[in-house]
Amino acid sequence: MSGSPSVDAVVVGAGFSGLYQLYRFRELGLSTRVLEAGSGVGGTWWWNRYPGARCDVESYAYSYSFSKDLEQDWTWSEKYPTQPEIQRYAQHVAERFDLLRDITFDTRVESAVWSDERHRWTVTTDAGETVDCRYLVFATGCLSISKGPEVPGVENFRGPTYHTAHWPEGGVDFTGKRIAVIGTGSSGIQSIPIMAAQASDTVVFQRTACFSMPAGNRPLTEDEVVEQKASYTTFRQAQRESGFGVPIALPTKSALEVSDEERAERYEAAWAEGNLVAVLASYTDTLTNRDANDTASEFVRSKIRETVKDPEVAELLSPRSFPYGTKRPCLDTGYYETFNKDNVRLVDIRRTPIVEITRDGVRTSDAEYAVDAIVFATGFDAMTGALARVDIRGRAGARLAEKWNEGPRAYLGVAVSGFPNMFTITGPGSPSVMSNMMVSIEQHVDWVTDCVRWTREQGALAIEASEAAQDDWVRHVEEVANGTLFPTADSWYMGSNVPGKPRVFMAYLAGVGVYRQHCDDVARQGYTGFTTALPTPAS
Ligand code: NA7
Repeated sequence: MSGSPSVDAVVVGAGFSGLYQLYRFRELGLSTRVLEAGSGVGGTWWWNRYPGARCDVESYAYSYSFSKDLEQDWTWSEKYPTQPEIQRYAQHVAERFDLLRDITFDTRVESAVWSDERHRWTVTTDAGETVDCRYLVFATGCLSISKGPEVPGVENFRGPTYHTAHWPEGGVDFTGKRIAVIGTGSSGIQSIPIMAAQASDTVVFQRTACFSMPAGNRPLTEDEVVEQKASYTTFRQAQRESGFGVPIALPTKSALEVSDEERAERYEAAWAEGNLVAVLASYTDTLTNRDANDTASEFVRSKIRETVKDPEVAELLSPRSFPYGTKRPCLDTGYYETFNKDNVRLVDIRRTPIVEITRDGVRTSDAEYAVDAIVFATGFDAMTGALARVDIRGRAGARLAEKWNEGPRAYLGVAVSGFPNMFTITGPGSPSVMSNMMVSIEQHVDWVTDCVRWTREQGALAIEASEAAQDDWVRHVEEVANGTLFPTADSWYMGSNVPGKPRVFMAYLAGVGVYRQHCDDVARQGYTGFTTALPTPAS
């Protein structure tokens, strides 16, 4: 397109995917431009600055593996890293590898249009700039488009409102304030204890109780840091071959074949680990057999009852509507204990739904709660939200949003039929949110980089997933999911948290090790399931 800046590749997003993709494309010799809506690097970690925001994968596991020097030079301070520390890490990586000069901040991509004639994409931003490129990588993250509470009247509220997913940079002081918090997923569970410690009154509006366990967070000792740094090589290999991207001893028994005593002992030990997957991974069938799952669910509920003094509140906080693990479990620091405070109330909005936000607060079907501030911890339009918001048009002008009307369809979760030279890092149909994102991000970026290298070596102008390969993959992803309890839950994995979103399980559940094998096989066999476009005299 004449007049538009032209580069080999545009990467959308400067989170951990975008940063690493820029690094790898540069190695390949591609001129690359990264366009980022935020004012700094870090992606989801740039925006999610709510009090208590913390990763619930351990710090040394939630870090890049591509640079041995980086691994050795960077020292994590806590078992679970806080948002500010992760943000500093992202900034350090960007500076260390001189990435910032190719990133344009405060710029949102609005559209991307493929030209069948030129085999190139034209990307348009909200600043009205167009950029012309051969390859287009969406590194837009799985949890980057927030969603609200879907109740009328927010604009009538006279106090401030906040969303956990885009918290003010300077923080918020709730000292002496009466606050309402809507939403009890990870963000609510992490932030409520801290906000409630400041506020004079806290009212928590809960639609679905979540399973949470104590994180057992603590500073890392010097010895631990030394040991972690010494073991990175073997640890990384184990991560890549694991199920969730977090090495863990694999169970060998069914939860139903052991005695009650043995099971209780095992769950207690897993609980004490303060690890997101420890209870889930105690037995082979927790996520596939409802009776087996019930034993884990009931164990966590017993912990809630032990902690929460008021039996009615404990029961309200006890999930009953879905099997343990089929909605994202949480790690917390003092969440259930918070409900023992006199100035913290829990409102069950399944029983008494929120009717509206009023001038003074939140009105449910049976009461009005006057507050000074409202916090929406209502989550995200996950997995597809960021892609659906860009007007992406592929071959013959086909729109991605329309093609995905009935649910996302992608080959290996990384490429979409009809959208040549376009890649989605940790896209729907890949392990993505069912894994340690760092492991999945690096694997996807490495694979995309190799795919682009191969395409260029073939002298091809474009590479595209075939419809047949995509259909097979989508079917396979669905079959794997249907062999588990996941589709039985209303979760954001299923799109159920967003009104009108198709109900489809969006992640690949066979594990990052198995998935990597699939991707490597496709590459080794000459990118089976892909077609290439070779130059013609007119190209
Ligand atoms: P989540 O986990 O999606 O949690 C959002 C919470 O907000 C959850 O309790 C929702 O209830 C609730 N919610 C959502 N919409 C509404 C409306 N309209 N009314 C009332 N309550 C609502 O998002 P988070 O930000 O906490 O965490 C996202 C991920 O980040 C997390 O899973 C980790 O991977 C890290 P619901 O359960 O939908 O009934």
